[in-house]
Amino acid sequence: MQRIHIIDSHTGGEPTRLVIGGFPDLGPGSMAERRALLAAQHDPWRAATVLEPRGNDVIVGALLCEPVAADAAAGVIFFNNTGYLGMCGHGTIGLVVSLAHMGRIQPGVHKIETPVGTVEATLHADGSVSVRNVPAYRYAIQVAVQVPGYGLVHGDVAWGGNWFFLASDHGQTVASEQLTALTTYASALRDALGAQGITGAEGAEIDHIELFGPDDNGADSRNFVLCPGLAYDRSPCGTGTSAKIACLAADGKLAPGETWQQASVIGSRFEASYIVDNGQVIPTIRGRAHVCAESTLLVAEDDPFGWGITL
Ligand code: PYC
Repeated sequence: MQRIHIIDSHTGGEPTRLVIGGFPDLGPGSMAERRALLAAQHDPWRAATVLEPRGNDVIVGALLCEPVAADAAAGVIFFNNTGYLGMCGHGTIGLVVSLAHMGRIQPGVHKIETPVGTVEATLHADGSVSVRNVPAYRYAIQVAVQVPGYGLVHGDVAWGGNWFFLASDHGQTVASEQLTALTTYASALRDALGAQGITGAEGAEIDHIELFGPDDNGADSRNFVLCPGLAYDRSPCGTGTSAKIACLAADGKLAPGETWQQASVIGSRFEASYIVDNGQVIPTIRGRAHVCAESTLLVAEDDPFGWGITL
């Protein structure tokens, strides 16, 4: 019997399953090296943790790791139903709140190592968390994409710790009553990007799609974010909001230090801003997470779906 020790939290409705023990030892390498090792040699542990019957398509897993740098509070590798992420904004907020719940950190600033760089998380006295992300940038502006069955759409390609296509003239209503239509459209758009060879830098797959619309509760914008696979982000997506901030900065629509309120399709919110450091846009995302379970996952030898339903 294998045992995986976890703490579940959600950030604006988006779940994070923090693995605090039980995974194979990944050695002392960087988070990028450990992620590569996990993917190449131990992927069933990801599947057992986030796939059915114990998980679902929405859960983002976060493997807690010993950091490399002595001054870092933790290292983390994020994963989901389809594979591995670079950074994860909602997941970092969930990680910080879970570490506080475990008594491992106090309010203050904490460095967290991820596969795409070190981020700086601040646990505030009121329990909210801000994450100073890796540099974000717009890679391509107003790219035209022909979406079969829908027509032409334009959007920016941007990096916020993962790759995003941020669609503008999509014609969809970004509202919780439209989740099926939004998912079907965003999925067709992502397929069209692949078919038309539209990628991030160095041919990187654009695996997140972001649709924007107005928010009727006073936020600057409401988004629908399709994650890799077919699950949508219940939170406003920390890396997606970072990508948005990079595009707003590039368009001169948001000044350094100005605040951007990003609502999710279910109404949860992140507050975002940025600074410019050495010519790079460094976004900060602030939100809240809540711990909702402490548990041990059991993988029994005779369980036919013990390592997840991988159909
Ligand atoms: O908050 O960055 C994020 C995120 C990525 C995928 C799901 N959430």
